[in-house]
Amino acid sequence: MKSLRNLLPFVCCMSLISCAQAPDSANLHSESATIIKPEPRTEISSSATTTKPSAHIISEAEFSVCIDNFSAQAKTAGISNNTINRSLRKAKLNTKVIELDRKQPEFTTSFADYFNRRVTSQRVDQGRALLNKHADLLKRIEQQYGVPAPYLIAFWGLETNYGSFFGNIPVVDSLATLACDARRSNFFTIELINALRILDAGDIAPDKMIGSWAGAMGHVQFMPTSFLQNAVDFDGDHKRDLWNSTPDALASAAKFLQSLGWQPEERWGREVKLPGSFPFLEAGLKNNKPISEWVKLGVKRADNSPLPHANINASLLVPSGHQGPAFLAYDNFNVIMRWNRSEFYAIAVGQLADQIAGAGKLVQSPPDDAPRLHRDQVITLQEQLNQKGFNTGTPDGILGPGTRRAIGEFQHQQGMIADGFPGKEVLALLGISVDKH
Ligand SMILES: [Ca+2]
Repeated sequence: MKSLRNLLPFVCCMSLISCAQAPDSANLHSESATIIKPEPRTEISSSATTTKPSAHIISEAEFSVCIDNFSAQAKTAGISNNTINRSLRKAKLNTKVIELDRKQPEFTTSFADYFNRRVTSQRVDQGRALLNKHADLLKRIEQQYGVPAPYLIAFWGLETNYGSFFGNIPVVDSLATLACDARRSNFFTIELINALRILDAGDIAPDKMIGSWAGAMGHVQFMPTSFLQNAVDFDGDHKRDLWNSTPDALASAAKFLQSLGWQPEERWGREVKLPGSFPFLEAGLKNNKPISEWVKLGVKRADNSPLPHANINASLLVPSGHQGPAFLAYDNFNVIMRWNRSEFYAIAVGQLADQIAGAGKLVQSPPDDAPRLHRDQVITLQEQLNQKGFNTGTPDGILGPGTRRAIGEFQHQQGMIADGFPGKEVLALLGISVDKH
């Protein structure tokens, strides 16, 4: 979830469309004119999930005692009696929320599956229409916070499909339930108290404060702490209304991105083309180096033209292996990941923003026949690699950067293309059979 926690005016929009075709002029899509971010939804998130058979789910009686304790704590924190009595003391235990919090993805999700479900033609078209509709507003927001319009529209599209689903659980219910549950009590206690502060401030009526099962709220799905730190009243009605006010929601997203370190003159990154002999062990977010170094390794723009001369650093990502698209990720990519710690998410934001601004689809489509691995198979993969001396850390069933790095090193030892991608050949060598699902 986002502790985690999105135009240009029409004229500007038109210039964006042209700049998307010549993307390194000094504006939104330039690498650098002046030289110039649930818990993380991981790449493994998937439709199929399993619930850990752990732990006790609290009873109504235990919840009641817990609410008494939080009421005292809220009072100490300066929350008004009115808010405590009207909302916290009326909180309802929602065991479904606890079940959702404990569910773990059963199967890995491929980049192709993730990306193709989120960056759709319909979403791009709708984003372009909203870019136009809210052009004046978005221009003012960019002037104030330095975040170009297409990115704000892209976040909005990915978070709630432009406001079409906010979640429908009373936030105080979900946060009180999660704060009373032992698993992540400390985190959610802070979010609960901050939700009460929002109610105390009068930004939203208690019965209108709805959100996701984890307490993320409104058009851009802010958690209460992010709300308190970043929500702004941009339409001037003296309320920070992220549910009903598009100006408030988009300006708040921009302020949040600014606070996370958004670089106004830089792109997010870009799709690139790699030479046939590319040393894939250089890939990965942690390997950050100047664009000039990538040029020396033969990296070009996706259309095969040279990369620009820009004095900024970048990492190279191949989220579906050497047969899929490659991306250079710039500083703003890391900002997006502070909003949602997922490389897939950050690529989707960047690509959606580019396409909303007028760019075309990916030049290299991700292959859609990637093996779909069960969590247990990922654990076996990790154990096998650890046994062979390729450190994946403690096996956790998640195909994160450390595991991909270990796969790459194993591939290198085997004389294979070391792209860190668990393709069929790697799986066969490690004795993992992949069934068709
Ligand atoms: Ca407002």
